[in-house]
Amino acid sequence: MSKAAGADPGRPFLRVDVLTIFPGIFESPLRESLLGKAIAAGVLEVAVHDIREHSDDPHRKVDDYAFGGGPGMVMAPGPIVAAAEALGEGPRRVVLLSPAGRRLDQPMVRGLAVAGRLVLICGRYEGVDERVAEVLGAEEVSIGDYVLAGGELAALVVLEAVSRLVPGVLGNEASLAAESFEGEGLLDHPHYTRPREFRGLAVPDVLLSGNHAAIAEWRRRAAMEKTRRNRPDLLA
Ligand code: 6GU
Repeated sequence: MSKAAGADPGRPFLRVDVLTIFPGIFESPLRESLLGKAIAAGVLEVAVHDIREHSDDPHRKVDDYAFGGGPGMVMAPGPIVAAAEALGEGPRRVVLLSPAGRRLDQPMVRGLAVAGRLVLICGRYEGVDERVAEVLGAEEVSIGDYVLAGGELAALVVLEAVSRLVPGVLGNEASLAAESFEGEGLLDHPHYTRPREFRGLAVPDVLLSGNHAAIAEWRRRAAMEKTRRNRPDLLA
Protein backbone atom coordinates (compact mmCIF):
# COMPACT_ATOMS: atom_id res chain seq x y z
CA MET A 1 0.00 0.00 0.00
CA SER A 2 1.24 3.47 -0.83
CA LYS A 3 2.14 5.69 2.07
CA ALA A 4 -0.37 8.28 0.93
CA ALA A 5 -3.28 5.90 0.27
CA GLY A 6 -6.55 7.48 1.32
CA ALA A 7 -5.01 10.78 2.35
CA ASP A 8 -5.89 14.23 1.12
CA PRO A 9 -2.84 15.39 -0.80
CA GLY A 10 -0.86 17.84 1.33
CA ARG A 11 -2.78 17.03 4.50
CA PRO A 12 -1.27 15.20 7.45
CA PHE A 13 -2.85 11.88 8.39
CA LEU A 14 -3.23 13.05 11.96
CA ARG A 15 -3.61 16.49 13.49
CA VAL A 16 -3.27 16.78 17.26
CA ASP A 17 -4.04 19.84 19.37
CA VAL A 18 -2.69 19.77 22.92
CA LEU A 19 -4.17 21.99 25.64
CA THR A 20 -1.84 22.52 28.60
CA ILE A 21 -0.61 25.09 31.11
CA PHE A 22 2.97 23.84 30.51
CA PRO A 23 3.56 24.08 26.75
CA GLY A 24 7.34 24.00 27.28
CA ILE A 25 7.16 20.33 28.34
CA PHE A 26 6.31 19.42 24.73
CA GLU A 27 9.17 21.23 23.01
CA SER A 28 11.95 18.70 22.89
CA PRO A 29 9.79 15.54 22.63
CA LEU A 30 8.16 17.03 19.52
CA ARG A 31 11.56 17.88 18.03
CA GLU A 32 13.36 14.59 18.59
CA SER A 33 13.15 11.06 17.32
CA LEU A 34 9.99 9.57 15.87
CA LEU A 35 7.65 12.48 16.62
CA GLY A 36 10.13 15.02 15.28
CA LYS A 37 10.59 13.06 12.05
CA ALA A 38 6.85 12.50 11.54
CA ILE A 39 6.18 16.22 11.97
CA ALA A 40 9.06 17.15 9.65
CA ALA A 41 7.71 14.69 7.06
CA GLY A 42 4.25 16.26 7.23
CA VAL A 43 2.34 13.08 8.13
CA LEU A 44 1.71 14.35 11.65
CA GLU A 45 0.81 17.85 12.75
CA VAL A 46 0.88 18.89 16.42
CA ALA A 47 -0.09 22.27 17.86
CA VAL A 48 0.39 23.02 21.56
CA HIS A 49 -1.88 25.65 23.10
CA ASP A 50 -1.47 27.41 26.45
CA ILE A 51 -4.72 27.20 28.42
CA ARG A 52 -3.69 30.33 30.35
CA GLU A 53 -4.15 32.43 27.23
CA HIS A 54 -7.87 31.72 27.59
CA SER A 55 -8.13 32.80 31.23
CA ASP A 56 -10.07 36.00 31.74
CA ASP A 57 -8.32 36.57 35.06
CA PRO A 58 -5.76 39.42 35.18
CA HIS A 59 -3.26 36.99 36.71
CA ARG A 60 -4.10 34.29 34.12
CA LYS A 61 -5.41 32.05 36.91
CA VAL A 62 -6.87 28.74 35.69
CA ASP A 63 -7.68 26.98 38.98
CA ASP A 64 -9.93 27.51 41.97
CA TYR A 65 -10.97 25.98 45.29
CA ALA A 66 -13.00 22.76 45.26
CA PHE A 67 -16.71 23.03 46.02
CA GLY A 68 -17.33 20.75 48.97
CA GLY A 69 -13.90 21.44 50.37
CA GLY A 70 -10.84 19.28 50.53
CA PRO A 71 -7.18 19.78 49.72
CA GLY A 72 -5.87 21.03 46.41
CA MET A 73 -7.12 23.15 43.59
CA VAL A 74 -9.38 22.25 40.67
CA MET A 75 -8.85 23.43 37.11
CA ALA A 76 -11.79 25.68 36.23
CA PRO A 77 -13.91 24.80 33.19
CA GLY A 78 -13.90 28.24 31.52
CA PRO A 79 -10.34 28.52 30.20
CA ILE A 80 -10.14 24.88 29.05
CA VAL A 81 -13.45 25.00 27.19
CA ALA A 82 -12.53 28.37 25.66
CA ALA A 83 -9.18 26.93 24.50
CA ALA A 84 -10.95 23.93 22.94
CA GLU A 85 -13.59 26.08 21.25
CA ALA A 86 -10.88 28.35 19.81
CA LEU A 87 -9.78 25.34 17.73
CA GLY A 88 -12.96 25.62 15.67
CA GLU A 89 -15.53 23.04 14.67
CA GLY A 90 -15.13 19.73 12.95
CA PRO A 91 -14.92 16.03 13.71
CA ARG A 92 -12.32 15.00 16.28
CA ARG A 93 -11.89 12.91 19.38
CA VAL A 94 -11.30 14.81 22.59
CA VAL A 95 -9.19 13.05 25.23
CA LEU A 96 -8.91 14.31 28.79
CA LEU A 97 -5.79 12.85 30.41
CA SER A 98 -6.63 11.89 33.97
CA PRO A 99 -5.65 9.14 36.43
CA ALA A 100 -9.41 8.59 36.79
CA GLY A 101 -9.79 7.73 33.11
CA ARG A 102 -10.14 4.48 31.20
CA ARG A 103 -6.74 2.79 31.01
CA LEU A 104 -4.90 3.17 27.70
CA ASP A 105 -4.13 -0.03 25.81
CA GLN A 106 -3.10 -0.90 22.27
CA PRO A 107 -6.68 -1.34 20.94
CA MET A 108 -7.50 2.16 22.24
CA VAL A 109 -4.31 3.46 20.62
CA ARG A 110 -5.34 1.90 17.29
CA GLY A 111 -8.72 3.63 17.48
CA LEU A 112 -7.18 7.02 18.21
CA ALA A 113 -4.67 6.62 15.37
CA VAL A 114 -7.44 6.59 12.76
CA ALA A 115 -9.40 9.51 14.25
CA GLY A 116 -7.78 12.02 11.90
CA ARG A 117 -7.94 14.72 14.51
CA LEU A 118 -7.33 14.57 18.27
CA VAL A 119 -7.53 17.11 21.06
CA LEU A 120 -5.50 16.14 24.14
CA ILE A 121 -6.34 18.03 27.33
CA CYS A 122 -3.76 17.93 30.11
CA GLY A 123 -5.15 18.23 33.63
CA ARG A 124 -3.09 19.49 36.56
CA TYR A 125 -3.62 20.06 40.26
CA GLU A 126 -6.10 17.75 41.97
CA GLY A 127 -8.35 17.49 38.97
CA VAL A 128 -10.37 19.17 36.26
CA ASP A 129 -13.92 20.43 36.74
CA GLU A 130 -16.18 17.52 35.74
CA ARG A 131 -18.19 19.67 33.33
CA VAL A 132 -15.24 20.03 30.94
CA ALA A 133 -15.62 16.42 29.79
CA GLU A 134 -19.40 16.79 29.46
CA VAL A 135 -19.31 20.05 27.49
CA LEU A 136 -16.53 18.89 25.13
CA GLY A 137 -17.66 15.27 24.82
CA ALA A 138 -14.24 14.21 26.08
CA GLU A 139 -13.15 10.66 26.88
CA GLU A 140 -11.10 10.41 30.09
CA VAL A 141 -7.95 8.37 29.56
CA SER A 142 -5.32 7.21 32.07
CA ILE A 143 -1.97 5.70 31.07
CA GLY A 144 -1.73 3.35 34.04
CA ASP A 145 -2.36 2.68 37.68
CA TYR A 146 -0.07 5.28 39.25
CA VAL A 147 -0.36 9.03 39.76
CA LEU A 148 1.50 11.70 37.80
CA ALA A 149 1.58 15.38 38.73
CA GLY A 150 -0.25 16.21 35.53
CA GLY A 151 -1.44 14.98 32.17
CA GLU A 152 1.46 16.36 30.10
CA LEU A 153 3.66 13.25 30.16
CA ALA A 154 0.58 11.10 29.66
CA ALA A 155 -0.36 13.17 26.58
CA LEU A 156 3.14 12.56 25.18
CA VAL A 157 2.69 8.83 25.79
CA VAL A 158 -0.61 8.88 23.88
CA LEU A 159 0.92 10.98 21.12
CA GLU A 160 3.90 8.69 20.61
CA ALA A 161 1.89 5.48 20.79
CA VAL A 162 -0.66 6.82 18.30
CA SER A 163 1.90 8.39 15.95
CA ARG A 164 3.78 5.13 15.44
CA LEU A 165 0.64 3.72 13.83
CA VAL A 166 0.12 6.61 11.44
CA PRO A 167 1.03 5.46 7.91
CA GLY A 168 4.44 6.72 6.89
CA VAL A 169 5.65 7.47 10.43
CA LEU A 170 7.44 4.29 11.39
CA GLY A 171 9.10 3.56 8.07
CA ASN A 172 9.13 -0.16 8.73
CA GLU A 173 5.49 -1.21 8.98
CA ALA A 174 6.46 -4.89 9.30
CA SER A 175 7.98 -4.25 12.72
CA LEU A 176 4.52 -3.22 13.96
CA ALA A 177 2.93 -6.63 13.55
CA ALA A 178 5.56 -8.59 15.45
CA GLU A 179 5.80 -6.67 18.67
CA SER A 180 4.21 -6.84 22.11
CA PHE A 181 0.40 -6.39 22.21
CA GLU A 182 0.06 -6.89 18.47
CA GLY A 183 -0.71 -10.20 16.78
CA GLU A 184 -1.17 -13.00 19.30
CA GLY A 185 -1.40 -10.83 22.40
CA LEU A 186 1.88 -12.05 23.87
CA LEU A 187 4.84 -9.91 24.88
CA ASP A 188 7.55 -9.58 22.28
CA HIS A 189 10.26 -12.26 22.13
CA PRO A 190 13.85 -11.44 23.23
CA HIS A 191 16.17 -9.82 20.70
CA TYR A 192 19.93 -10.21 20.16
CA THR A 193 22.55 -8.52 17.99
CA ARG A 194 26.34 -8.66 17.81
CA PRO A 195 28.55 -9.59 19.56
CA ARG A 196 27.74 -13.31 19.66
CA GLU A 197 29.13 -13.43 23.18
CA PHE A 198 28.86 -10.59 25.68
CA ARG A 199 30.17 -10.79 29.26
CA GLY A 200 30.12 -14.57 28.99
CA LEU A 201 26.53 -14.65 27.72
CA ALA A 202 26.06 -16.30 24.33
CA VAL A 203 23.31 -15.61 21.82
CA PRO A 204 21.05 -18.71 21.62
CA ASP A 205 22.49 -21.04 18.95
CA VAL A 206 19.20 -21.46 17.12
CA LEU A 207 19.22 -17.76 16.14
CA LEU A 208 22.52 -18.35 14.28
CA SER A 209 21.30 -21.58 12.62
CA GLY A 210 19.60 -20.07 9.58
CA ASN A 211 16.71 -22.49 10.20
CA HIS A 212 13.75 -20.12 9.94
CA ALA A 213 11.15 -22.57 11.20
CA ALA A 214 13.27 -23.38 14.25
CA ILE A 215 13.86 -19.66 14.88
CA ALA A 216 10.13 -18.92 14.68
CA GLU A 217 9.40 -21.76 17.11
CA TRP A 218 12.11 -20.59 19.56
CA ARG A 219 10.75 -17.02 19.45
CA ARG A 220 7.19 -18.20 20.08
CA ARG A 221 8.25 -20.22 23.13
CA ALA A 222 10.48 -17.43 24.42
CA ALA A 223 7.64 -14.90 24.03
CA MET A 224 5.32 -17.26 25.91
CA GLU A 225 7.88 -17.72 28.71
CA LYS A 226 8.45 -13.97 29.04
CA THR A 227 4.71 -13.34 29.11
CA ARG A 228 4.21 -16.00 31.80
CA ARG A 229 6.96 -14.39 33.89
CA ASN A 230 6.18 -10.68 33.43
CA ARG A 231 2.49 -10.54 32.54
CA PRO A 232 0.63 -13.71 33.54
CA ASP A 233 -2.62 -11.69 33.34
CA LEU A 234 -2.28 -11.67 29.52
CA LEU A 235 -2.44 -15.49 29.43
CA ALA A 236 -5.39 -15.82 31.82
CL1 6GU B 1 -3.48 10.71 32.28
N1 6GU B 1 -2.71 11.88 34.51
C1 6GU B 1 -2.18 11.86 35.74
N2 6GU B 1 -2.08 13.01 36.42
N3 6GU B 1 -1.75 10.76 36.34
C2 6GU B 1 -1.84 9.64 35.64
C3 6GU B 1 -2.38 9.58 34.35
C4 6GU B 1 -2.82 10.74 33.81
N4 6GU B 1 -2.35 8.31 33.94
C5 6GU B 1 -1.80 7.62 34.92
N5 6GU B 1 -1.50 8.41 35.95
